Amino acid sequence: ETPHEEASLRSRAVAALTTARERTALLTSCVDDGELTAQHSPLMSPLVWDLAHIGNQEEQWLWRAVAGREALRPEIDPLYDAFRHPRASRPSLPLLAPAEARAYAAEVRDRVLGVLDATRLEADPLVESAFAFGMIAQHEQQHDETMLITHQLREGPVALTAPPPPVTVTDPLTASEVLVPGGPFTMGTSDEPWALDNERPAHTRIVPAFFIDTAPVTNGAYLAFMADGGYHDERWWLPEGWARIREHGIEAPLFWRREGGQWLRRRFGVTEPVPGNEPVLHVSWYEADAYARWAGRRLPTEAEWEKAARHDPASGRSRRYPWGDADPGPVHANLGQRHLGPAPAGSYPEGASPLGVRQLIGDVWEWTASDFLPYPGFRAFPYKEYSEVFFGPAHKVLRGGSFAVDPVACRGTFRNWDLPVRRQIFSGFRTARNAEPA
Ligand code: AVJ
Ligand code: FE
Repeated sequence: ETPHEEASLRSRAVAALTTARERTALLTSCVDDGELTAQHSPLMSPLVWDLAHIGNQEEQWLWRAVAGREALRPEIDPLYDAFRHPRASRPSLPLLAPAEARAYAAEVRDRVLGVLDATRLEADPLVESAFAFGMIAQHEQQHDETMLITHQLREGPVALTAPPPPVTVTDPLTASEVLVPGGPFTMGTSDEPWALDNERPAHTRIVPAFFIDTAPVTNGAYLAFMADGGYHDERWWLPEGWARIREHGIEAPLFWRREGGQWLRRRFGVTEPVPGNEPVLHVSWYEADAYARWAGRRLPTEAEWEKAARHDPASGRSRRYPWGDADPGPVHANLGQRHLGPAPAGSYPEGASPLGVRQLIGDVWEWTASDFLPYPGFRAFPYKEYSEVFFGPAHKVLRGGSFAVDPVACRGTFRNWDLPVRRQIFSGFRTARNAEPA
């Protein structure tokens, strides 16, 4: 890199790390110490675990691996190793107390900013284009989303507030679905500097023509499935999904309850009637799959989702985002926890794809039909435990990011994954169908 390019990479890295830390600070200062160390759900870590884990990953990758320096707190590594202790067991570990965890993360950050200044950002793939710094900013933002999920599961007085998404549906949808023509497109990336290992490499996929929903499935549409007895009709469900909803008595998305003939939902401590025009949120892959079958449709495959989001039929090339190559701005998508929920379906016309598909980025993570698998030519980098150990049929891919994801951790190529039973995550979906061969 030229000195000028290096300087701009450094300032991008500082900005991404700083934005992440501001969000972490907010999520861990709006409740008291008792709430930071408490377990709000066996599905989640105590917030104070995420805080010190963020610092510990940063120490391991930027202080130790990049700078080659001696470990600051080697004795705490095992406590913050996600593979060693399941989330439910973390509250009983001898974790750093909130003040210690905060001081530790701050100390690591202080040293890391010095490392960034002193490191030539080339020659080694770990630091080329400031990759490791971008990776750690994304890691912290991923935990900021995880902590927001913990906040949503928490009971008690309201701790977080944000303005509702602006009204952007100035240009109403003219069609409920869009035809994506068949043929090849480029999936994944080899040149997005901070793309993670599972997004690589770029490769050609042939995707037959299909129709995809212009917007995510709404609460109103999902309520029609419920009213039609969807949760009590085995025809719509895969056997494991059917067993799961029967065993747990599931009859609605998570955080919904029925009162006096109407459905209410609780979000960040506030209970209100379910708004019909918002994308449905907090559904499992099994629920999304059952809804799609009831509607006579199916979930899009991961390749279909990415083609709808990135393929520009005019040029034949794949864009970074549906709207083009520009980084996400507030007119494009609901990202970054600016708002604490999704915008109405059909919002963000300026974020639409060339074919007019909206809200692919932001608002709700979208379940796809696909298992989480490596692309041809995948190489684990820089560690197998980020993606490789999760490849296989147990995890389904989610795409597009939610309102809770920062732009640094959201791209047209970004891949998320989870177990098909999960619903505490900010998950929704859209549906697709095959196009008749011409
Ligand atoms: C990519 C969101 C599935 O939270 O388990 C955080 C991200 N990996 N620390 C997760 C991650 C290691 C990961 N997901
Ligand atoms: Fe982590």
